[in-house]
Parts: sequence; structure tokens; C-alpha cells
Amino acid sequence: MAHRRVQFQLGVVLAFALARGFVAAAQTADQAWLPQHHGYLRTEIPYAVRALGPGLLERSAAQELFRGIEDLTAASSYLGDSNLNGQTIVGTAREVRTAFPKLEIPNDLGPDEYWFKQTQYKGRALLVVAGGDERGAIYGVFSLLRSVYLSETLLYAGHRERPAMPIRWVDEWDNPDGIVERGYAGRSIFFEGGNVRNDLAPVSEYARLLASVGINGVNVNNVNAAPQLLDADHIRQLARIADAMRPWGVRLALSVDVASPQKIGGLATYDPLDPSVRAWWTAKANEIFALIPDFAGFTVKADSEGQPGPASYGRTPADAANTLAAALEPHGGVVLYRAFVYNHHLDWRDPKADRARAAYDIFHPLDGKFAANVVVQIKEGPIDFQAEEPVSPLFAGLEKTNAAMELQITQEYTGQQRHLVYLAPMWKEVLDFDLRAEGRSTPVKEIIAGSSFKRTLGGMVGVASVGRDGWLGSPLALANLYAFGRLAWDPNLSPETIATEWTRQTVSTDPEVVGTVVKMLMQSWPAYVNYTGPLGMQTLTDITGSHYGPNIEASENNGWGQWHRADHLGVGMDRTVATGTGFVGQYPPDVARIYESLATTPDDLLTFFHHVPYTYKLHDGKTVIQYIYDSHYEGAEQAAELGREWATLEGKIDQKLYQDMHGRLVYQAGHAVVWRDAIVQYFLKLSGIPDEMGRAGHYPGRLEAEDAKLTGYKIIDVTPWEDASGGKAVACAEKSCTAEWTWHGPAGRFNIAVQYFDLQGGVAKFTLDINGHPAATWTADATLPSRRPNGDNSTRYTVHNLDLKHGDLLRIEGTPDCPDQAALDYIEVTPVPPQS
Ligand code: GCV
Repeated sequence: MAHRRVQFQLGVVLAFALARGFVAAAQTADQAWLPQHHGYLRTEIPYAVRALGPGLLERSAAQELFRGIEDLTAASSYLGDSNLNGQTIVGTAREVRTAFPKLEIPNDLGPDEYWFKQTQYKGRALLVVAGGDERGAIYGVFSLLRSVYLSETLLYAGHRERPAMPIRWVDEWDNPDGIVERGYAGRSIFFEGGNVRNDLAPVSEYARLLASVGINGVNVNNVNAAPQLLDADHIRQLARIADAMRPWGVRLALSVDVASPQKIGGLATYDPLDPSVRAWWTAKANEIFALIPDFAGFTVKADSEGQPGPASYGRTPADAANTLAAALEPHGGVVLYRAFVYNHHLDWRDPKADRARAAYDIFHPLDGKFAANVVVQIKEGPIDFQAEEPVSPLFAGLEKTNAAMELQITQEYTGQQRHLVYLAPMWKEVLDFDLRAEGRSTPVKEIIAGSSFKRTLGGMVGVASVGRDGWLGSPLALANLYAFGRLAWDPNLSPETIATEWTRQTVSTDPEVVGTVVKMLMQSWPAYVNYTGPLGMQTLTDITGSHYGPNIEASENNGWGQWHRADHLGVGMDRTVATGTGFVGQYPPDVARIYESLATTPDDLLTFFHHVPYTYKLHDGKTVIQYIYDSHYEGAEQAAELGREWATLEGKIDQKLYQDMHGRLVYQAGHAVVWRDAIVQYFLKLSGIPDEMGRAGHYPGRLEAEDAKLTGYKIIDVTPWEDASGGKAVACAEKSCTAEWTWHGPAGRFNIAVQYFDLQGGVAKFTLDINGHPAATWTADATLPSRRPNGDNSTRYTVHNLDLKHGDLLRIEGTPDCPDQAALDYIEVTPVPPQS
């Protein structure tokens, strides 16, 4: 086989052999978007690959290039003869110039920048990948392989790229015990039982995956930081993580608890201005850098959600940030100080209280007071990763301070990876949003890249919270991680382009498949907004608990401040300057003018900025209440459509992937109905205004469990009431229970959807039988939040194509498995459309 003849030099053979070792490990980067023996390409790439320098990163780059070429050509016996004499080299620009003095290469490549080109040198083919530094060489290799794989014609023309912003990090919210906060893909790849895991092969693979899209830093522990990670033993352990990621140019960062000097240092205080505290941090930084010379820096969550902070001593975030920054500065480290600082004990009766104001109120007055190696890390919206929020005004409020944008890749408020929600379109809206600071064009992407206010530092941080279960749990959720990296590298890319790239690398290159998957990805966020919280209401979920299923009042009457202020007359928070909380006034005047006026506020953010009656008319003349009904019916239908689109791919894509996503999308369609019904019946009851289309409160074919003939089952009230049809369900405290209905409809062929509650902690069993003949049996074995029946775990199982006639007996038997009481909400009998 031709590819066996590949020459490989400078010790890369060894690195390659090691790489194969971890490719064989359980969790690999190849499970995401990196090539997996496509082997179809007839490549002209010279297959003698070598790194010019001895550096670790360059070796990874050469190894990756070799692996990529081999992978792309594995099934091909063709390697053009001319290639036998050619070579592919990887190195820094300086090394390339020394090795090939006559070659014309750009002389101004910056950090992380790369250039590649296939040319002739002294009559032989030469493919050069040159980096402004070693990391640039790695990025160049990944970009080269991607462009070859995607058949872009960049090789001969030559191609040069540099990242838009220097900080491109992911944050992991991993606790030392192995639990990942807001992680939906299993346990930590970094920690277990209070320590760093022995097996760090997945960490190396993760770093490789991140490097392939240009991510250069990983903050490995939860921002609700565990101080013990800063003791000497743990720093030694953390150095192993840094070692595992270093070959890919990915640097380690750590979340720190600002009270560490007291909690683990034995000091009487953690006042950031106290000399003993400053000395403690300096010594700690020295200790870290002695073991991890390329340590990236600290992330800080302070004075927020119970975390200690400088406010305890009357000090400011700048005081705390600068103390840490001074300790890191001699070593080149940075402090990412989170602007997510707010009082979660707000007085909800106070119409002027407003959590959205907090970040700007606290940080804007400190503009210019932060050290040069401090970056203020600002969540994209003023609340907290909601399905839809306006852009944080703080991006425009820090002109003399470095800023980074924090967004969430893990889908805490956006379906927790059980729902397909491609977030790039939302992020892109934020990146492109023009805040018009100083009355000129200042889109967020330019502010965080540093160009708007001439800052040298800045960037994007994505909370990834990956785990051991396929990185993000759901295969299509990986498109979000990919998109994060691509946008941090180039925020001008379109979400659709990114989705296409990802799909072609991951799912298939078949244009029909690509078209379908990209369409699904692009539809998914608008669909989710439609069935969860439209018009700027935020995600109408259980905000003090799971952040998953519907729970509309959970936002109200508590100090957390995620209020939507819905009452029987209207909905929304008045945040105007004229009559509301004044939040609108935090935006630069050109933007504030738009949000201050009802007439110019875009519909999709209406209730974020204004309290309006349900009868208020949107720009197209539809009333708010009708929009609430319509968008929820439309959203649930869009969710069902995602499943139908995926179904067209059966047989055209990998069967395992097909099955996995099929199950998820069926579940999503069912859960979207739960969301739809909860919000629609809630607002119907609250407003008393009927749905013009007659759908709200009417469910054709629905047979409530509480109306059935029950044996063993007892009627229960579901909390919150809107999470069950009519607020009630039935639960079984016996060995088994039944609910029986008589079919009074016409004869025909039907689908029967059974809506039940799949509680945590037990695997209940259900059987549907018709006239005593079993039609289906299934188990409630999903892992969903909550041990009480509610919208977190309300689940739909549909039995298709059942022939029914008048008088038939439909019976569900539920067998509980403590604590899962095989609770049932309803069954819904729908005629099968004639064509199916
Ligand atoms: C790590 C939200 C999440 C918390 C998270 C917090 C933060 O409130 O629900 O889990 O804490 O944001 O970003 O600090």
C-alpha cells in the first residue's frame, strides 16, 4: 500500500506511535469532528512529512499532518509520482526561512498565525506550513487538513490566517469529586475522588480536539472553586493536566477562590489589599509557575451566588483582580475576572430592583482601574445564558479595560443536550450586535477582539463542561463546541458555513445529508425559543432548580431576579429609564433610544424591556397573548419537524449515529409538547383570553389519566400545576396499577401517545394493551431531573398504527420501581394521516 511508504522524520515516528495509542483509548477526538479514516482523497500532498524544529508543539503538528494525510488517503492506492520527490514541512516562519532561504514567505506572521502553501522548491514539490510561532504551526496543520478535506482550493494559492482575538478558552465547571456542574455528558475527564484522574488520555484528546479549532486555553475547574486545588499536592497533580494538553498548545488555567489565603493559607484575612494576602498570592503563583511554566492564569468568581469576595472587606473587584494580577504578571499569566457579580437576595417587591443592572453598575465605575493583565469576563447577556436575552451593555461600558465574552456551550438553559439546539446563530447575533459606543460602530466582536478600544487582550470563553460520555453527550451538540472555536477564531464566519463545515467533517459529505443536517441545526434555536420563552421572557424554567423543564412562576417572588413579572393583565419588566429600572440607560444612547421606546424595541426582546398588556399589538399587529399561543404551537411543530427531517437520513449515515439522534429527537418532540402545553395553559388561565385559533385548553383525542377507570392509581396534583394536563396526574403506590379508558371515537388507524413521568432513581415499567392484548411495553429508564412528577421528567411514548373501533378498551398498566411511581398524565389518540 502506498501510504506505508510515508517517510517520517525527526522523532515524529515515536510521537505518532504514541498518538495511535491514545486514539485506541475509549474517548477520542475522532469521535467529534476530526477525520476518521475517510480515505477517499486523491491527494497531491507530498507525503514525506517533517517538522523543522525539535519543539513539542511542532512535533504534534507534524504528527497530526502525517496522520491526516494517511487518513485522507488510506483507501487510495494513488500517490502521484511527482510526490515521491516532494516534501511537506512544518515549522515556525523563522525555521522555514533558515531551511529554505529562497522561498518567499510572509515575514510578519504574528502569534498563533499561520501560512501554508504548496509550491516547487529546486524542482521538487514542497508543501510548507509555517506558524508565527509553534502554536501557529499546529493551527496551520489543522486548517490545511480541513481545507483539503472540504476540497477548498487553498493549497496552491497559499493561505494565511490569524485569530481575531488572543483569548480563546473553554471553561470546565468540574469539581474535584468528578461531578461537572451543569455538565450533561457524565463525569469529569479531569478529576475523580478529590484528585486529578490517573488516566489523562482523554485530556490529551480533548486538547487535540480544541486545538483543531484554535482554542488555546482550558480552565479546568468550576468557578465555584474548591480551594484545595491550590495546595502543593494538587498543584503537582494539575501539572500533569498541563503536560497532557501542552503538546497541542492548550494552556491550563484555574478558577480560584479569593478566600484561599484564609481557607488554605492559614491567614487571618483574605483582604486583597492586605500585604500578607498579596504575598500569599505571589508565593502561590511562583509555586504554580515552577511546575507549570506556561500556566495561563486564574478565573475568578467572587461576591456572586455565595462565593466570597472583596466586598467582605469593602474592596472592589479591581482590588481583588489586581492583587492576583500582580502575582501572575512576572510570569505572563492573566486574570479573567467574571462580571457575573450580583445580589441574589434582591427585593422582588421593589419595582426598581433589577439583576440585569448589576454587572454594569459594579464594573463600569471601575473602568481603567484594572491592571493590564486583567480581563473582565462578561456573560453575553445581562442575566444568565437564557435562550434569548439582549446583549450585555457592559461590553460598551469598559473602554479602558480588557474584556472577554463568556458564553455557554453546555446547554444549561437551552435543553441540556437532550434538545438539539445549535447555538451559533444566537452567539453570532451577539457578536455582530453594534453597541455604538461613542456614537460610532462598535460591534461586540470588535470590542472583545480589542480593536474598538485599542486593547491588547480580549477574547471569548465558552463554558463547555464536557464529560466522559462523548464529550457533550449528544453527537449533534458537538457542533456547538466546534462553532465556538471557529467563531472565536473568526467571528465573521456565518453559523451556516460553520454548520456545513462541521456536518461535512462529522456526519457525511453527501450534499443531501449535509443540506438536511444544516437545515436542522439552523432551525433548532428559533424552535427552542418558540416553545420555551419567546418575546424576551427568558427561558421560563425552574430557575432555582433544574433549569430544564417549564416552571413559569419559579422566576417570581424570589431574590434571584430572573423576573418576567407576568400577572393577569400583562407580562414583562419595565426596564426603561422613564418609568422602569433604568437598565436601558446603561446602553450607549443610539441603542438606548431603540429599547426605551415600545415602538422601536424588537418584538423578540419586548418583554425584557417593557411590561405590556396581553392585548398589546406586536409589529405585525398580532397581540402578545396570541403570539404566546402561536409561537408555542409553532415551536412544538418545528421540534417535531426536526425528527422528521432526521428520519430521511436513515440508511444514508452511520446507523449508530442515526439511532442515537433519532431517540433524542423523538424525546425532544415530546418534551416540546410538554413545554407548549405548560406555557399555553398557564397564560390562558392567567390572562383569561382565549386562543383565536381555538387550540389553547383543547386537546383533541386526549384522555386524561384522572378521568380513567383507575385500579390502584391515585390522583395527584402536579407541581407546578401547568406541567400536567389540567394540573393533575395519577401515581401508583402499589405493586402495579392500571388506568382504563373506553374508546368512543370512530373506527380507524391511530397513534397513541402516552404521557408519563420518568422519575429519577427507579425504572418503572408501562404496558399499553387494547382489549387485553398487549400493544407495547416500555421502561421509564431515562436520566431526567427530579424525583417528583413535573415538566422536567414528563415524557411521551408513542405507539404507532393501532387499529381501534368504538368501544375498545385502552389500558395502561404501570409497574413502579421506587421512587418512580409510574405516574401518568394522559393518553392522546390521533388518527394516522391517510398517506402514512
Ligand atoms: C458555576 C448560573 C449557573 C451556575 C453557575 C453560575 C455561574 O447561575 O446556574 O451553575 O455556577 O451561573 O456562571 O457562576
